Amino acid sequence: MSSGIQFPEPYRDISRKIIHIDMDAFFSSVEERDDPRLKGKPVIIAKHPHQTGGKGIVSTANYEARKFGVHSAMSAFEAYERCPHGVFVSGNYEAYREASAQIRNIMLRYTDLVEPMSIDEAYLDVTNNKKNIPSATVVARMIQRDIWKETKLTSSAGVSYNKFIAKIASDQQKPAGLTVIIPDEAEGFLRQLHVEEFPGVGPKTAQRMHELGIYTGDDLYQLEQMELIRLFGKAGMSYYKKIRGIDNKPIRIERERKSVGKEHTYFKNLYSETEVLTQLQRLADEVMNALVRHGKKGKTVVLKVRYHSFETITRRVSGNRHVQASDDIYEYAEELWAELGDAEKGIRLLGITVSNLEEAEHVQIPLF
Ligand code: TTP
Ligand code: MG
Repeated sequence: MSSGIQFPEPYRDISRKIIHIDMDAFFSSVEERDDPRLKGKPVIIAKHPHQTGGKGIVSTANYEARKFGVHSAMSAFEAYERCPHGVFVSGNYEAYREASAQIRNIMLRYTDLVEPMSIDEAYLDVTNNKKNIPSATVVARMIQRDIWKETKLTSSAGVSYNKFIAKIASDQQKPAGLTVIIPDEAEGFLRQLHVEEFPGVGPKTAQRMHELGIYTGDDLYQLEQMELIRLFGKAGMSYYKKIRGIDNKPIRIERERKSVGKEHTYFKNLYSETEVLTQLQRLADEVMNALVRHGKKGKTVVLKVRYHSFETITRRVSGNRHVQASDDIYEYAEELWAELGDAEKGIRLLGITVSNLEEAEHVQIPLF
């Protein structure tokens, strides 16, 4: 149904050459490189659940272990159930940091426009690169080759005219893949994807879309702008543009993360102390996981509580040393909860953030 309201068609900038590089099974590839005994075995980066009493989260798993359904952010216990013969390795964070820095330096030889997204992934704008190479595909191949030569690690690259498409492209042919999407192919490429392959569409949004009968990019493409905004608010506007291959966001060199946090809204309010503490433990695990992923460390823990009444409170506490493990985060969060929490009022949302961040350069952070 036409709404009658007209929007100007958004502008599609196709003048840039963007590369997205993402390392393949990064933490486990570093481990396999450094310990040949791991070759050919399923490798899971997490402390063995027998050591931790079942706690802990998987940072990543190599492709062998993924065949058994093991993946990042899964509990180590579940990973063990799915792949009991897997080799559990509690990560060597310093080695990952070092490889990440090496990779960043390789990229900087080609362009200063490098935007790191996490410890193993970055966008590069190579429209005008330091080597004066006109083809972004050639640049991508050279960077992948340099990374291999200098770190003995494989990476996958996506090449296109914007960040959004380059990111999806880098995921298409892992490991050691290179996927190029030229402007003429972009719309066709995006329309045949499943919505869950779109960066920014998490499991919840994907489910919501499925309920609305939206399964593929093409289903999304058929919806009018007004309709998408009605269904998804501000994000709807972004879907409208993205499915048409429009994403004009520039590479941001100074992407300094100020904090890493997670929050959950509960479908049913929490009313018991035990439930709250269980959820805080889970959030602490997730936040620690995210800190590791971004190569960051921090000293301040912030707890956010939203009550049934929508009253929202945040409180922070700072230690004099960096949080080292999810238990440290949990302890701070529990302390804050004891001060300000009142489960009887009904908890709608809980969130934990770690701020006051620095690069986790010289510290060994145990991975749970
Ligand atoms: P990813 O690039 O998401 O995963 P990956 O490199 O292991 O595998 P892929 O080949 O699919 O890219 O994340 C990079 C690293 O960040 C990963 O090796 C471990 C860490 N990480 C976590 O610690 N927790 C997480 O939840 C995720 C997703 C990653
Ligand atoms: Mg990766």
